[in-house]
Amino acid sequence: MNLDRSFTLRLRMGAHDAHYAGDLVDGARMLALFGDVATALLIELDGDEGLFRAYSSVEFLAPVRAGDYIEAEGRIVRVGATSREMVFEARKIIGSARGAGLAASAADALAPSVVVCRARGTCVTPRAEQRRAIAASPPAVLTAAIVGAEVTRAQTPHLPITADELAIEAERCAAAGASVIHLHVRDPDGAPSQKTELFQAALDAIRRRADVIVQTSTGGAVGMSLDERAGPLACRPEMATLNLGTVNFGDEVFQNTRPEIRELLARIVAAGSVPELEAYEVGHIDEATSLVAEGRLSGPLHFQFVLGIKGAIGAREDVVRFLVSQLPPGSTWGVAAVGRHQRPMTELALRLGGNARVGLEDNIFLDKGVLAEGSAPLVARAADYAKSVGRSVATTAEARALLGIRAR
Ligand code: KMH
Ligand code: ZN
Repeated sequence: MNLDRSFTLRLRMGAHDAHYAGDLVDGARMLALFGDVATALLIELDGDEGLFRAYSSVEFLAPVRAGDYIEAEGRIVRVGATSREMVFEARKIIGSARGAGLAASAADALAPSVVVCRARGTCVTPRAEQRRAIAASPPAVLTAAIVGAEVTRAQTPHLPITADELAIEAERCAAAGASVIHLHVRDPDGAPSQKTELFQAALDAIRRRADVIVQTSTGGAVGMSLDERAGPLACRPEMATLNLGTVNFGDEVFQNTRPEIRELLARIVAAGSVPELEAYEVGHIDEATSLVAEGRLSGPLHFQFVLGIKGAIGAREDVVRFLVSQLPPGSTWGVAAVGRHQRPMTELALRLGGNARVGLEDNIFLDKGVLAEGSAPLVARAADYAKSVGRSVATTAEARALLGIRAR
């Protein structure tokens, strides 16, 4: 279920709403509107009107008068077993105009609107009254991209490099809620590599420590040949990435020509691996559809939207919503957003019913200026957020089922 819902009421404050001198409407009237908004949200979520328990904050920011039109909007931000936390905003969209020489009927359509009240509060729907299962949302599959090809030890000392370091990090991430490890490997000197032996060593070390789906990269690093990039497929990983098109990648070009995509896909299929489709642009979804039409790929498809790479599509809410709207039916999707976009895009994806990838490959910071001590704290935060909006976090077995990965 998509928890990212809002509900908006629009209505006119009449003379009967004016309570104080100067036709002023009392603040409690805004709270009454928020109560109705909250009730609508609870009905949509639970099939029950629920109850308002408490406001944790209320701010009155501008006067409301008879004749004003108010738009009151609310959104659910956190879902517990019975509690539903919401934020509210009331805006004046039309205001009666007062002043010397103006008719009593003078009014203005306000653009931009004026925020008159903001609030945050918690409602409760007792379990027995919850008629809809919020659990209809699939468990959230969290992927940890623990190393990547670009980040260096000079940028963060927390980057795992050796097979043992990768395995320890994978184990920490699994304990924090990751069911998929997106894996690159490095030479002992830290340079990115796609060598089969290095991947095999990392896979073996990870398997000894954790039951996770290992998704090996076939993207490697910019400039690698196709044969080089295909190196990890000799390990027959459960999953492997398939990059769906050529993009600018910062100041470089990440080349994925159409013949290369088809060749890599054929090798992924031959390895018995499930492809994760990396989309850096809208047209990459169309390319996946072409691969299905050509009989090279069969559904359900698993997309990862890689957002915020300089030179490719931006990490914005409207982008995510549009990409999701373009997916073939039955597809699963996740968001991997880089840098400071990782947290907000992860949270958006989890609210919208999607999956998320976090980790040092895409973002080395936990907060502004604070390095993440590995990828596990980023996974833990995503898992906490998923639960806060009523999603469970997929176990590895659940993730295998959701992604169509057969036990080996
Ligand atoms: N390192 C990037 C150039 C993938 O893993 O499939 C490509 C990448 C994508 O990381
Ligand atoms: Zn990667």
